[in-house]
Amino acid sequence: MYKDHTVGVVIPAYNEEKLIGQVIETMPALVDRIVVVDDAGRDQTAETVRLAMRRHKRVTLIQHETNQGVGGAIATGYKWCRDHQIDVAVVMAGDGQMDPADLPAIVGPVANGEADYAKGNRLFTGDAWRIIPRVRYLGNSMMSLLTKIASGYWHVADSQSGYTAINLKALQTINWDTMYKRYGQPNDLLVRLNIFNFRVRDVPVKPIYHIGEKSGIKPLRMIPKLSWLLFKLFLFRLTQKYVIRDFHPLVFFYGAGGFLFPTGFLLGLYLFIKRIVAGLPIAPTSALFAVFLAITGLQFLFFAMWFDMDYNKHLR
Ligand SMILES: Nc1nc2c(ncn2[C@@H]2O[C@H](COP(=O)(O)OP(=O)(O)O)[C@@H](O)[C@H]2O)c(=O)[nH]1
Ligand SMILES: [Mg+2]
Repeated sequence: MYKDHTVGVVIPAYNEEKLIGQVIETMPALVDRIVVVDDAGRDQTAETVRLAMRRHKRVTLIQHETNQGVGGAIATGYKWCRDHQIDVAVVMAGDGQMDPADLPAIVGPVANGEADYAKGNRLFTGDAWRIIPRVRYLGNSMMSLLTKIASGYWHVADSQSGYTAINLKALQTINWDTMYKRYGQPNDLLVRLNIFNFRVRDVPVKPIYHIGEKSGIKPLRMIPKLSWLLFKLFLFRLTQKYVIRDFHPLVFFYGAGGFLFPTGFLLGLYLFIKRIVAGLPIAPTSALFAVFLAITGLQFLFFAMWFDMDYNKHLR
């Protein structure tokens, strides 16, 4: 219990026999229920959890028959919490990368009614650059920027953080069956939360690495996949939010900018190559036209972002 609110922790676990026991043992006392979702792994994760269940009454184990991915496991855990009327549902990884000491800080804003969803942000601490492996840090920064554009939560960073808390109202609103099933789940969820105007808050947490965890993420393969997902989510959100549920001319700004800027840029590039590389003459009016398209397009894009930011600024 956290100030009269029940707290459930969902733990997606895939081949985590080595670290899952430690995650359960170190779970703070304020947690009422621990739901481990074993995603059809090949090791002793489920057995380890069953062993822990003998000593800890608050632990529940759900086993998927086939592997669904981390997002699929989180959806299963969320549905369990929703059906058991848990006030605040937290997600923690099964590999011990989340500091249990940070739990009250994440639960707090949600339980107190200040936010509908709170998520850990590992980048606030000055040490982040030193602790987080470089490729991950840079990949994360890129994904965070794209997630700001896609989700409309411009104040949220470290979008890939899986340490989160959500309230019952949001648990009941979101359709968990259609949520993205793999590592893009946190990004997908942010976009969905924004469509329903839920308030999201970032909470500083401590990044933990090198404790024997083995990540399933290959950053270089993830980035193109996730960028494409974010692009689709962005279009989905604009349609849902600014065309169907409400209306805002920023969709025209995004549309015009999305067309004019790349057109001007490509035309400019073509003329540049023709003039500089091939050494052929080009008409000054053509060059001006390309610059005109690019600048106009860029302004449309920036204004669209500004409108979006303004529309969402109270959701924090
Ligand atoms: N249920 C389930 N959990 C997964 C799957 N892949 C990863 N996880 C869990 O998701 C959490 C984070 O995964 P990890 O690979 O460590 O990602 P990283 O820490 O962000 O690099 C861990 O608790 C994993 O056990 C999966 O396919 N199914
Ligand atoms: Mg991990």
